[in-house]
Amino acid sequence: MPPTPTPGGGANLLLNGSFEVDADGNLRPDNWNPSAFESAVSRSSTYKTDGQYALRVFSTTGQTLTVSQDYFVTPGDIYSLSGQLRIPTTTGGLNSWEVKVLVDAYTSGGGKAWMNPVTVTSLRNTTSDWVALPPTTISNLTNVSRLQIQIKFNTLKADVYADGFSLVKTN
Ligand SMILES: [Ca+2]
Ligand SMILES: [Ca+2]
Repeated sequence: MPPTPTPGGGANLLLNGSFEVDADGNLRPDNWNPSAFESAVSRSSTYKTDGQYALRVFSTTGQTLTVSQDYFVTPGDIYSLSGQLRIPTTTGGLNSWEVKVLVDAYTSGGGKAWMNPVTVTSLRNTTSDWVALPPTTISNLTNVSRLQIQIKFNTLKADVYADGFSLVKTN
């Protein structure tokens, strides 16, 4: 899939950042890898803010998983991450589950390049509409070979949608 232009910036460096493509027909958006509980992950048209589909991760039983995509950086480049989340319903109480967007970094040897991943956002309750990630700049990538964009679901008891994820080079 060729990179698609994003408003006000360069090409989206993420593959299938709008979660439109399921070319292998496994009902999950291609290029985004679930760490576990694949059956909780799907491509859905119920809620979307870009195109026809969004990523949906749904659990009522407190499953914990991460849906991630890797991007191999160019040293010295600076990147901006954007995206949208929507959480229409929950079956759990406040603070009993969490959805986070994280960025982690790895060296060319595969080890961790940062002490801890960067937390872009953390949501623990439903949202009434789509919520944009706060503006996030990723720089100082000395010794970094690979970024990992993670949507992490901790003891999930909610219906979560993600759409319009974009990583753009800004320098
Ligand atoms: Ca989409
Ligand atoms: Ca697929």
